[in-house]
Amino acid sequence: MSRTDFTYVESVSPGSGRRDPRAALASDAAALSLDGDWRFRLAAGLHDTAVGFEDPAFDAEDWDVLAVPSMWQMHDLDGDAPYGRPAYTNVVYPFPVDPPRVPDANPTGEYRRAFTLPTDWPGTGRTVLRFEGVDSAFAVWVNGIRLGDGKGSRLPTEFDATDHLRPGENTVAVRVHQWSAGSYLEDQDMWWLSGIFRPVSLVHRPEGGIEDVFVHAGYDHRTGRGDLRIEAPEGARVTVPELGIDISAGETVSVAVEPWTAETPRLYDAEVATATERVSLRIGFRTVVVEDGVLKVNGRRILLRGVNRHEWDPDQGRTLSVATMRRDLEVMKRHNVNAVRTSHYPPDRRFLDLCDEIGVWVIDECDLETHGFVFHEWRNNPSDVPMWRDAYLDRMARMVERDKNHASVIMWSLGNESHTGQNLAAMSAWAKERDPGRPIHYEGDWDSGYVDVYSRMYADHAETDRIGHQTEESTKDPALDGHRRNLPFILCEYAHAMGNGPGGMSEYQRLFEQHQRCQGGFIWEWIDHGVRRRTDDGREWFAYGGDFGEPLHDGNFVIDGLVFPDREPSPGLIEFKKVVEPVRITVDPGSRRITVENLRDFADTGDLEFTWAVEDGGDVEHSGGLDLPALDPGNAAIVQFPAVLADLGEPRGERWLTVRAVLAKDEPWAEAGHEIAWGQGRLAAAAGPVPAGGAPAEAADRGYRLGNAAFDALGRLTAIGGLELDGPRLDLWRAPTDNDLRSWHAPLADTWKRETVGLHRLEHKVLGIEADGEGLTVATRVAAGAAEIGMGAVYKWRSEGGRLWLTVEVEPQGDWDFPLPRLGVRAAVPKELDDVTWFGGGPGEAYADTRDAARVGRFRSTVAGMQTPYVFPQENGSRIDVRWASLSGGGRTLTVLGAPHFAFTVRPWTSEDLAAARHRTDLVERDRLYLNLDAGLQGMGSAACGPGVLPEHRLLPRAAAFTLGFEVAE
Ligand code: IPT
Repeated sequence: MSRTDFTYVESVSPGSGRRDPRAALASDAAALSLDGDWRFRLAAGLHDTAVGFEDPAFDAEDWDVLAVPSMWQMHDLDGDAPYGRPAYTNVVYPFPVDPPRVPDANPTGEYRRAFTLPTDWPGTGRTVLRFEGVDSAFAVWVNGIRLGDGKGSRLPTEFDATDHLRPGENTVAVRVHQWSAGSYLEDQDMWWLSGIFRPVSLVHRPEGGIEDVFVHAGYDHRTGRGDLRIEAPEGARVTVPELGIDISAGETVSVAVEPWTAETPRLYDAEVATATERVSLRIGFRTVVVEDGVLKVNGRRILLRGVNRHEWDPDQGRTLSVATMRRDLEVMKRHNVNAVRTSHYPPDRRFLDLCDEIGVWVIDECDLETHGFVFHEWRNNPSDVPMWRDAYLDRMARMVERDKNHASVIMWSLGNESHTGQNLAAMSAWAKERDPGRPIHYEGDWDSGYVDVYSRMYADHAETDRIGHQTEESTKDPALDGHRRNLPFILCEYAHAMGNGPGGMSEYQRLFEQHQRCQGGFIWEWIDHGVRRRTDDGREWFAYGGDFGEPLHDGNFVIDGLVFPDREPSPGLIEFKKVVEPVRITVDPGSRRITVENLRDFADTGDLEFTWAVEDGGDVEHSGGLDLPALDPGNAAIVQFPAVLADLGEPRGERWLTVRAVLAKDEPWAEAGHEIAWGQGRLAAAAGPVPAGGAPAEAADRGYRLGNAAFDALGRLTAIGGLELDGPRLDLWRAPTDNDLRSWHAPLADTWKRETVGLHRLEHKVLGIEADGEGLTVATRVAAGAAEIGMGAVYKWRSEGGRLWLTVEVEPQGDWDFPLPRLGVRAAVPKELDDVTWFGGGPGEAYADTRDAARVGRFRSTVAGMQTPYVFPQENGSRIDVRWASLSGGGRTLTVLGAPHFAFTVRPWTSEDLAAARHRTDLVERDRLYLNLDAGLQGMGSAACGPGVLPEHRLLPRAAAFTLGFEVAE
């Protein structure tokens, strides 16, 4: 047997022997799925491959069996990981940067399977072997004959197998290389994973069939008519029964239609047919233009409430089931997401079918990123090196051709983070020529010479505002300035959802609503790419960079989604849902009016039902429906409070009116009753508890007594009403969040942990204790070893009946020139107080700049239920604006009262435990609960990648006092 020719692996050529790219079509032509079990062997490199493995006679009986589609590194990771392990890098290439060469250590999967051509497989026409996605380069044989090779991991490749197939049994063999020249173009921020990871099939191409179809279905908003023209082989008939359309391919027809939008995803079933093939299409009529500096669909400005979506499954990697794709879209729609950027490669084609059907705007992004060249001043960056031009154009063509018939796809994106260059310009020029119906997006060229929208990532609020005013900095090329300044603007990435946060989303949303030009953006990113693992004793955890022993990795930077790896919404998604709600409800107790604004771009509010409820102290006292006419997009209605609210009598607690907009009927993505938006107004305040004193404090054995409370010799509360505790002490520390730990400037956590600051190792020094007729006063100074700065903290204890009051007065001493993580007290309380009820903000966690989704009410949870399971443990779970909170268990209840409000967390571990943990499973419950009662917390911001906390949400040290009450009931 001859030596195999491996030159294609390091060739910049996109492939050989491939068929021309064409649309993904649902055809009635014969097809045979080749998914399932394949024989598989993993070679260490090209030198180690099985010579002659493609020969039908080759004996692979002792090879392993591997599922296609799958990614070979995702197998048996809790066992012996037979095919290597995932590796994560964000920007750096994990191999020497020496394009187009790749390492000798090049894991190479050899796949083989036999299949039987069905007896009724047509004897005429062509038969094509179709790969939907193979990472990263591969060569293909049928019955020992080489068909060709390909690259472009997340793009389809077809080979003509006709001449080499025979009736009965056939053998297909595929050799897949982890590294190839193509890897230089695939440096996306994600796990490096390999294999035949999307479906494989054999498809028949009948003679006189429909090779390709290009649907042009525009909508004229002035006339309400749709224009339909379908490019298809000559002689093909196009029918759209619902519209009475029966035309020839190439012919244009104009009919009255309902347009497609993300809000009203109206599709029409159509068919293109020749004598030998029928193709089914789902057509959406819509027109996308950039006009007067605004991106418009069907004549209207749209606002993108988007997310960046990587394909991720915690068990399968980038192999996704249709159910998982649908789940993504359902969860998105339930949380008011209306747009997806397919960062940073075209998704499984079935995902786009679902986008058309369920309704989201899509920026379809090409499989291209060369980010690692940034570390080498972009020298040799393929984007500007002529030899890579074919590879770039090939990738663009394969995306555009495959996806061109999707109504949901409103823009083509050239790729991500590939700097600038002639090859990008060529991609853009080609796509504009091929498909004038879609604007071009690319973020990496701020001069914006070859794009139709100005796109940026992580621009802060101030810059976004300048861009909105068209007063942004000039382009590098002055000639392009006028062009760019008149483009619509989007943030293709903003609000980095890593860990707790992102903060500051509502401030962005205001800018998007204020400036015509700012048309929204896409949160980075949709999902945490955690790899599901189990401990030996069966507890689930999620792995991130470094957990597989990679020598080069970017840690948990891959854990930055709005949903956890198991697709459960994180608080960030709940907050986003509120921030971008498409209907804004304002309840104004002053004028006794409710304002409802329809912030949608196309749909009226006819699909919604409005309800109201009045709660007294958290109990629903009255409720009803609100009669509203269906509001057109952009319109508002103002209605008076329901008449029954005129006289509600004396409130029994704080009284709130909540108005909700819910789905009136089932939608494909949520059931009737699903909440879309809400608004609240306070109708009556409650007379809050008034801190008071009475009982005198007195010395008791080795300590002090005050009412029903006992204190130790250092003035620390040790018991109240017989409930033992480790009394509240000043706490300024929190387990740093990802946004505290990282920054493009100086991470806050570095400052907090600086040798001469040391907020994580504070010591408490008692300066004096006074027990007198008023109560107990304990003066302290709180500071860390090596620190000169300190915080004066005076605890004033007062007792009134069974109620103990604490006022803490703090006074920064020295030069505190940074915001504090938190300002409050921490106590340890008995473990059995596990049942938590509070009145205040809820139900979820909320911080200064992530608090829109917190509504006021009475909520109940457990200690376990109050922990947010961030994959990388950090500060979490704080409830905001709390009036009172009770912890109950073992027949006792400890109640904390605010005067007026506080924030609280309760955990079975300490902040120090949280900060030390690398994964959730590192957290071990202690024998007590740790209760933080805070006057304030620093906001979250988005500094892990982007702007930090806005000034108004920073917790700057200053003299302050706060008061809390404590009560114990049996
Ligand atoms: C930006 C990337 O486009 C995205 O893929 C992801 O890595 C994100 O950052 C961070 O999670 S690039 C960055 C230099 C702004």
